[in-house]
Amino acid sequence: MQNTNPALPSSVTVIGLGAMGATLARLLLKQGVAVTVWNRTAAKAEALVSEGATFTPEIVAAVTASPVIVICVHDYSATDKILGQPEAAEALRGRVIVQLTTGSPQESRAAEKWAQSLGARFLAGAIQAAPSQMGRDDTTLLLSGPQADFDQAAPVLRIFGRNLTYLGDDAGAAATMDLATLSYVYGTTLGFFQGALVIEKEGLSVDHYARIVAAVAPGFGEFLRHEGAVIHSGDFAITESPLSISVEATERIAQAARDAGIHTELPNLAAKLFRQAHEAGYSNEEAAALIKILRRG
Ligand code: FVH
Repeated sequence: MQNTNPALPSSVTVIGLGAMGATLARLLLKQGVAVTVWNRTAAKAEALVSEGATFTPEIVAAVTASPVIVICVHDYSATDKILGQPEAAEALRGRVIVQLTTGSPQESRAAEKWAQSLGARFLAGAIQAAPSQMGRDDTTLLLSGPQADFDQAAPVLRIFGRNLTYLGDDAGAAATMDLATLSYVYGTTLGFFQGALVIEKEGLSVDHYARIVAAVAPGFGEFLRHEGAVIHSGDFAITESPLSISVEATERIAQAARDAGIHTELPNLAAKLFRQAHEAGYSNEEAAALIKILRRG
């Protein structure tokens, strides 16, 4: 398919052909974008070449092939090993680097300064989806850096996912938001696995439990949006869920884990934090008041 969108660059280079990088290159190819790919292990480029990508083993050739360089590798250290070579760094001048590798806010800000010292532009990103979820209306990408660079890269980014969230000039903002969303993801993932223990112990179906969780997830998201608004406002008057309910619920879950002889660290931690909130006098406030305990560090 020929690229007919004038807003798209003449070509895009994708550096990194792991599970995510290969997906990004494939999405561009499907939109008719001319794609040059580079990967440390050349064999991973073979399938994409058969789908129309151009592969080069020379990183300088890969960088000079396109005005927009999308990089998606294991971490920023890998990025440095790839682009940090003097000849590669020199080739970046005048190009836009779209960094979709996971990193820390500090790494993103340092990378932006490095790119600017080379005369290149830098957009820091964080993908909030798995490879199989890319390219959809609800696929979320977080971006931060100069608005003009975001605007220029947006047509390419929209091919990766159409729920683009621009977080402003601070190059570290996307990584910060990524750390926060991953804190949520791993907290709920731990809770999900703890729930699977409960299900296994009682001989029920974990697959059925997982489908129930998937069905309640959207509503849970609405609840969290409300709790976030409560925290943002600073007004912890009860509006949805009194903290006292969570004090009793988490104690009940922890006691049930002890009675069942299953792993108790997570339930005990939850019960302990809500008990501390009760003892601090927050039981007659909204559940989100727990953050006042967490803020104590
Ligand atoms: N996969 C996912 O579900 C998540 C979704 C959210 C975003 N992440 C981040 O995306 C980055 C890449 O993740 P990935 O899943 O594509 O990772 P791998 O499949 O392990 O591929 C890693 C690529 O990185 C290359 N690489 C690693 N170390 C080096 C190095 N020292 N020098 C050059 N390249 C390196 C590796 O090359 P090779 O092993 O094929 O030669 C792959 O291309 C990541 O930040 C996720 O957090 C994915």
